Amino acid sequence: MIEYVTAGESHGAGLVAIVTGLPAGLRVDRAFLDAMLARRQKGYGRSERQKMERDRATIVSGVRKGRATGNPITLRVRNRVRTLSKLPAVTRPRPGHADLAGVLKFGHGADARDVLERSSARETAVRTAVGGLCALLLREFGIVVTGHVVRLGPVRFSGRLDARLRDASPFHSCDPAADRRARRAVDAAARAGDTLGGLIEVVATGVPPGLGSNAQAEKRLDARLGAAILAIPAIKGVEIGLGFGAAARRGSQVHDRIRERDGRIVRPTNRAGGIEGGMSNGEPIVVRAAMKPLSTLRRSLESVDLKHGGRKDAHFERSDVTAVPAASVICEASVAIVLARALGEKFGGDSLEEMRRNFEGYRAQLGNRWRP
Ligand code: EPS
Repeated sequence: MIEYVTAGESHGAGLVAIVTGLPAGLRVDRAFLDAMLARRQKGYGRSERQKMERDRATIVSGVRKGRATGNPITLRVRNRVRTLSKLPAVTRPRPGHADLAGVLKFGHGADARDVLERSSARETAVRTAVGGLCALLLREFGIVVTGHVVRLGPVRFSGRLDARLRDASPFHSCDPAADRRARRAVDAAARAGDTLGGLIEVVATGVPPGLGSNAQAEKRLDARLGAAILAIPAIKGVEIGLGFGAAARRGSQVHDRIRERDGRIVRPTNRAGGIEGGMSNGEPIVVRAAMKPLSTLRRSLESVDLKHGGRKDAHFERSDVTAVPAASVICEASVAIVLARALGEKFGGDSLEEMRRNFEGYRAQLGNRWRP
């Protein structure tokens, strides 16, 4: 079972993750992890912090000569900004952030510093590296997970998913014409001291049918993807396939017909987003996430002073105008983690070779019915 835990503060020494359950023999390509981390740092509308950091995944344990050993893998991402011991108390909680609820929960009195240091999306740097490891495992089985931005504030991106276009876009979108409009929207929000949210889509191709399970609530693949996506800071909504769009349609306009062609099962549409009954059905998995505008605003919102009492504007140090492009990489990483875990459950093995044998046995069982 692939599991991980992370630790670290936004302005402390750095972030670490311990990952267990990845099979021995998996090739760990550090350049692949670093490329994902670099992609997470990019995006028009991010704050000065990303210019100060140069995120790299250092492997502390569990990999030898480029291959996973089967031992727990420890990843570390260093912070260049390590000002934690000198940073002031945060006494004016930011509406929408963890500050207020965290102070109340942990008994921090009038200082939200310890809360925000952990709830900051900085933590997602190392989570993305974990997703990179999982994506490497998935690639061994022909599964590719790709995230892109489909909306930023008022601007929709309508291009077809194309990883090369996306990588050239300052918004991780596949619609260069709309990028210009998005730039204007970000500049306008920045001038107003405000922030912007958006929509992200993640597509996973090559996923065999039968990952996840209908048999238990917590095994359902859609539930697990939903939980992982909602565990990303600022993500407020998630849908699979048609998602919320299915509510207003008739059943005949929602469910994907099942056809057979030369012994192969084909689906003329994929409105289910690749999941039926809590299991992958062999079609591409399509997940969408809605991100709220970030809650640290230069134009501070009304709050209170926890130390002296009374109305005060919320705390502000620095903020991104938008982090939707970054969040698309984190969504991609999170989907990779869920799919890798589900793959490990179905084809479980302590080594990559053992997993491969199990996978090939299943391919033989499916015969002609499923081909990626
Ligand atoms: C982030 C680093 C942070 C924020 C952002 C994510 O840097 P700092 O707080 O030093 O400016 O830019 O955090 C948030 C969006 C948030 O709400 O906490 C990063 O590396 O992703």
